Amino acid sequence: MPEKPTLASESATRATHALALAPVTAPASTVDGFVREFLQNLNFNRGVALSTSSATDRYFALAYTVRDYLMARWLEDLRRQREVQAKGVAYLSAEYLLGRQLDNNLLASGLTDIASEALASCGIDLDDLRQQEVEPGLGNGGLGRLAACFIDSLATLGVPNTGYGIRYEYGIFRQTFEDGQQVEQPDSWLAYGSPWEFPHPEAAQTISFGGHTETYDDGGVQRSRWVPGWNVQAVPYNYMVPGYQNGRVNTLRLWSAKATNSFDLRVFNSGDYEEAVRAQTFAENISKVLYPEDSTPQGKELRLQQQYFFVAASIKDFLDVTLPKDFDLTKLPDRIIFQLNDTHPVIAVPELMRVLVDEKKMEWEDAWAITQKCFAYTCHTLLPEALEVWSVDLLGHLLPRHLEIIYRINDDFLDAVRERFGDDEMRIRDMSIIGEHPVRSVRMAYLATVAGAKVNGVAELHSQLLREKVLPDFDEFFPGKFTNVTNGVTPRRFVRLANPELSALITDALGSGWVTDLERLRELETHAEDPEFRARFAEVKAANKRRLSAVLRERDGFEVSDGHMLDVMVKRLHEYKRQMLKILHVVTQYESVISGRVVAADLQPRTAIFGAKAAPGYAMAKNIIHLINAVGSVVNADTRLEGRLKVLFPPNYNVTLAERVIPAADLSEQISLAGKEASGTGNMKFALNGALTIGTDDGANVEIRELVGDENFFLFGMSEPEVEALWARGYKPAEFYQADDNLRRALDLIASGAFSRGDRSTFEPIVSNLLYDDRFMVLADYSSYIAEQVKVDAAYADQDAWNRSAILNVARTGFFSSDRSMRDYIDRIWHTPPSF
Ligand code: 26W
Repeated sequence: MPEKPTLASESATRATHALALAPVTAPASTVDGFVREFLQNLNFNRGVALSTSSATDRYFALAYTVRDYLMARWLEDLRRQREVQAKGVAYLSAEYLLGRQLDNNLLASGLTDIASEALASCGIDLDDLRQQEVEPGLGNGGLGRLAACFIDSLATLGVPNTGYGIRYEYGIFRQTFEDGQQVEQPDSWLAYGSPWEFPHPEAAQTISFGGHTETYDDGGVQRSRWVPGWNVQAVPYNYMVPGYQNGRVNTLRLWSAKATNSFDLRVFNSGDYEEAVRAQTFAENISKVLYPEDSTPQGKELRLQQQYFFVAASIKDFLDVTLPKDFDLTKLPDRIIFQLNDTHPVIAVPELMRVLVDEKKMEWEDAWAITQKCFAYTCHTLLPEALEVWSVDLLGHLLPRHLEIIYRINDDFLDAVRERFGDDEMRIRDMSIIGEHPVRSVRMAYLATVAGAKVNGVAELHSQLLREKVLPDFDEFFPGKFTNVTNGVTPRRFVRLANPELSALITDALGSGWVTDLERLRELETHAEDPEFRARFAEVKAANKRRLSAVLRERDGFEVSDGHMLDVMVKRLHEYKRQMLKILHVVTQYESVISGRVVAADLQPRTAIFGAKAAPGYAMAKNIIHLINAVGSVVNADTRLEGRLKVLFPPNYNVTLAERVIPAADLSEQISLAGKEASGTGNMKFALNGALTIGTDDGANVEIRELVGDENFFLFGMSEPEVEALWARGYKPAEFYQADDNLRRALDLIASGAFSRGDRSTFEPIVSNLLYDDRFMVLADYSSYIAEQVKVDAAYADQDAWNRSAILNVARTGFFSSDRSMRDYIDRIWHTPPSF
């Protein structure tokens, strides 16, 4: 049993020294104070002198110093949370795409200028140390980044929150291109260790797997118990989550797997060295690597082990460590809400039931009543293939007691359904948590919906489609359970830090309150009418383009051409996101010039910038990446374009690159097939940084367009109902190919091998898929897209009008702050007002 911190550990009660009794205080927030702390860490923590220190030493010493300034707040916050026992949020997420920490922690502690001056006085450039930081890529894309934005906002709002997740030893793979094709490299982000984590092996939890269940007589009461087959240790690593200059620091607790008895000396001495450490490697595999899929579950047992591992450790940690010893568990819903970030942590539901019924010996009905109030579920997708299902064989093998509990939950649920709807076997079959086809499986989204107090989608349209199309029976059966909370992004990282020039312009006009009250941006509307302000805005965008150009030159040897519209599409590579539509636009423009039908000089100079990782097992996505790079190398080298059309595809798109690309963008590509993108969050980041959006009415694009105004948004393509109607009529993509000359020429050029050294087979899978399948209707939306891009070119020619529209985009998208999202979760789902 891990060491349980008491309110005042014994030693504290015996302390006499004034310092030991004094509250923890932060070092002096002065340049001298910072220099002293920095050198202290460099010399005594890193064990080097300034003169012999490496850049890594100096970076770590800086990180330790910033930590020291935040530590007092963190410890005080933990003490207050233990004292006040206010209701908090436990955010359960298999992914956190945190990005670099240094700048955010400097900003949150208000130390950026002091640190910069202090380091300069030691002959050190803060920017050099920034480059040393490896970003923790513990997520795939939208879902992981959203979790990171949310915990930032909860700390800034002063809501007690612990983020729980997995400390993957290897995060999302590093992407390189070889001959234009994606190659995955392991992400050894911990090679030098991380200065931002606090390991607590003494607080490790024992997590069990496998084995069998048995029933036994417990003083006349029949009870069940789990007899596990093997177990591992879950070691917690704590990370600070500082609020923005509000003295608050919440905790992100990521679990790392370690073998219970890491080394079997007896076996070792018998000479079987392999066997002696097998348990260790086996155990540590659990938190070894992030699964790089972001929409198609592979159903691998290790993935389920990961999910149960961090969920069980988190629930044990909260019940046995955070809660006071004698806490009355019937009051649990007044003390905590476990938010399920998609279905990945939903095994938490049967785990809490197991603990309450089997270990705390609670009556099933009482335990279920508590459990239903303690969980809420956020769904982040609309793709049926992204909804996780686990075969009962696999789940029963790994977690036999949990399967029994799920069966019981399902039986009680179906009884209630029969109660309500009578013996409608088809409905029973459709609503059962246990699906029979193709194999008997647990439908995790159904379990989450039955158990959750609330179920929400992540944008208005998404939540509507969830209720009407994905889970209609459940919406009917659980009136009031379904709600919506539109996503948001943290303005600290994605405006204040990523775009310091725009931030200065806004603060100059409005004061600095907008950083924690983003709706204040609305006051910029009047400034949009001021030509002088527009000119300064234009200078800010130009400066951000120059900065991006310097970054891409140094990072990838790319040149960003002056005077080009930067047309940016950065997100995971997935067919529903339709990077194919963007590359077809480029090919259409290219073909129009090389065929002589358009004069290059008439083209609006434009650079299409792509950023996208494909799941390693997703062949079509990897082929599309190859095509984008192939088109890019041909177009960029073709002098007939006179340099007026460029394609850049910097590899390894991640949070750090996003922070450079987004502020420099003119045009934001949000072109998914309507009804497929749950929300999108990149779309929000672009609008807040003064890019105009070309997009479909999908996900949060709808809400962006409603807020910025139709005249400040380039809408194209079918709406979701139109997509459904075309599908119902029977969609024949080849008809669109036949009917549209531009489309035919563009597809024929790709098919001809023009971008693959004459080899027609290279991209044939893409072309034939579009002509005979085209599940995401690229061909159907092509002509509308191309027509809207012509309007974009025309609009961009009037830079002053464009800048006015861009400023209005900034002014009217304050709604998309993750602070607002958190306030919505608090009002509609959590009821955890900021405390103390
Ligand atoms: C098990 C495989 C797997 C892994 C991740 C399936 C599904 C996921 C995520 C739910 C995919 C994801 O990141 N979804 C994105 O979530 C964002 C945050 O809500 C939304 O803005 C995006 O629209 C949605 O695609």
